[in-house]
Amino acid sequence: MSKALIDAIADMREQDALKVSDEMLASGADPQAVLDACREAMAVVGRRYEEGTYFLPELLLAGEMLGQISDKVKPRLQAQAGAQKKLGRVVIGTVKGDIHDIGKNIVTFLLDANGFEVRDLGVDVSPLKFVEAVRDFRPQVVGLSGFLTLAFDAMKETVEAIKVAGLRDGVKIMIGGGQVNDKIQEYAGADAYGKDAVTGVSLAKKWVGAK
Ligand code: B12
Repeated sequence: MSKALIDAIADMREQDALKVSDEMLASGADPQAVLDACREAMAVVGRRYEEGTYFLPELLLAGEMLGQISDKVKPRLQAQAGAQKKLGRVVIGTVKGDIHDIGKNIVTFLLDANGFEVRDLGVDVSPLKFVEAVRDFRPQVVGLSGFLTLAFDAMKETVEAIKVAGLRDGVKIMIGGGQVNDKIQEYAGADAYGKDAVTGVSLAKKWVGAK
């Protein structure tokens, strides 16, 4: 059924995509498999955009479909994780100049589902806003998301602002998003990069000393 979901999203068949994701969840499919299919579909959409067969409206519709499917998957993931005591606090946001939030939202709800208290600052978040949130919420982990090339500088500025505020030693910083890799992590001065939400959760767990 994953293939049917990938095709429905990639071909912009919104009703089919919602129906197939409902069917997958109803038949007991792993909610993570639904998310994986969404990610594969978004890669296809991205390729079609690059090739010039899709334009902004398709990107928007794809984003909307993924948002709706995420809303269905979230309660399942939470139910799977069960009630548990909070492992730690995470501040997360999409950095200044960037409004892509689908990937960040997946990371946020997986962290949440795995027992973290998460403060999501939203999109286009300035370094100052991150600094204020770190001061106020006292997270052990900060997550910076970005999908545009210009996000790399914003990530670097954010890490620097946290450092200048004297808060860098108290937090671990992870970055992630479409084009982010270990080179960007080094450039930005972050502690790690996560290629996907599952890696983000593993990093956060490692840093708070949880298994
Ligand atoms: C959907 C989309 C949009 C939607 C966003 C909707 C939304 N609410 O997010 C809309 C239409 C708004 C949009 C706008 C634009 N977009 Co756009 N968009 C995409 C698209 C197709 C998919 C991105 C996505 O959401 N993927 C789905 C997620 C789930 O993918 P994922 O990477 O696997 O996510 C995982 C990891 O990234 C990781 N992760 C993410 N964040 C974090 C954070 C941490 C801490 C960790 C650990 C992990 C982590 O975990 C996620 C879950 O497992 C990509 C193409 C692509 N293939 O990526 C282009 C793309 C990112 N967009 C692009 C562009 C150019 C734009 C625009 C500038 C277009 C324009 N001309 O206006 C604007 C930018 C506006 C702005 N200021 O940000 C380019 C960027 C090119 C570049 N090098 O900068 C891309 C690559 C398309 C392309 N090939 O040209 N876009």
